[in-house]
Amino acid sequence: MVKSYKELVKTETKEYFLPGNSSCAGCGLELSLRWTLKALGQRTIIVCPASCTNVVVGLYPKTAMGIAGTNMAFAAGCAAAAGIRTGLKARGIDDITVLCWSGDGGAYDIGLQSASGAAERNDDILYICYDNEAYMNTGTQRSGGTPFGAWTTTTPEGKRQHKKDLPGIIRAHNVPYVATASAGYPNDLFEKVTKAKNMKGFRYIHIFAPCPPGWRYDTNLTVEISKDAVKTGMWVLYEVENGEFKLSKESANLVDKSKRASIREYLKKQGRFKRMSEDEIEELQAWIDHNWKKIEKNQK
Ligand SMILES: Cc1ncc(C[n+]2csc(CCOP(=O)(O)OP(=O)(O)O)c2C)c(N)n1
Ligand code: SF4
Ligand SMILES: [Mg+2]
Repeated sequence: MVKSYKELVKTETKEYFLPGNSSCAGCGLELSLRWTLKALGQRTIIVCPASCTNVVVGLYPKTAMGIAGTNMAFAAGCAAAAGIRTGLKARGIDDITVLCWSGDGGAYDIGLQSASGAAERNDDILYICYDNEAYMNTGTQRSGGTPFGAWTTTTPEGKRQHKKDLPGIIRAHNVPYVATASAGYPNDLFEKVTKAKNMKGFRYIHIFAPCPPGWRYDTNLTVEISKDAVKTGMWVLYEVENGEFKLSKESANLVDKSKRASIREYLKKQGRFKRMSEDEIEELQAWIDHNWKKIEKNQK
């Protein structure tokens, strides 16, 4: 039974991603990392490929990271995490979660080969991609996770390609656990991270994590936009546990297209979609509907 957000706030009072970090107001990465670490607890080692995370946690001795960890070169994230796990094992230590925490640029693009290697070997690590749909730390360049039609500095007229199905790619490695989550549903995220913590082998969680400056929206809208993405069916919450696919509560009733909210509501709140034409909006809608057809088949 997933606890409500109100219940969790009362019980999970310990902070591991500390206040005073330098993330922007309304940062989805900040919210996601905070709840992830609450679920994982102190006995966690975090490996962070180059991203906003390296910057917002700050430098020792003033770091906002309340657990042990290291920054890492983009391409080596999962390889480094797997190496740390092997070192711990050699010393007989088995009660520490090794977490590789990557942005979408790191996960979709530059770190994909080391993630694929670790997944194929079923290395005993937790891999999380927080997806703000562009390379934000360097000023919003497009990544494989940027959606069709979105403005970035390298797609000034809107991206021409659709978002890559990264959770699907990781799933194809037949790993024990793949899940999607969202900064807008911290209780669902907390539950999934807790479940992954208690499993062995390669576990993957993909978190939808909005970014106000990069997506061009007001900082108070992060949770609303996260929820809109789920309600429109643009972002689907699900788990694949030992090969078994299951839609999560918030997405479970959206297989019927008439239950999904209009994509226009989601798009119009964000400046990055301002340039989209009617034809482009329809193309994006068709892509969403096509994804849901695949989900319907998955469930059968
Ligand atoms: C090989 C390499 N290329 C480029 C950079 C510069 N760089 C540092 S962080 C970053 C953006 C990372 O994007 P993402 O993984 O999506 O994380 P975000 O910044 O969005 O949190 C880039 C391009 C780098 N550190 N190493
Ligand atoms: S640029 Fe975006 S992801 Fe980076 S700290 Fe600011 S809000 Fe967070
Ligand atoms: Mg990013």
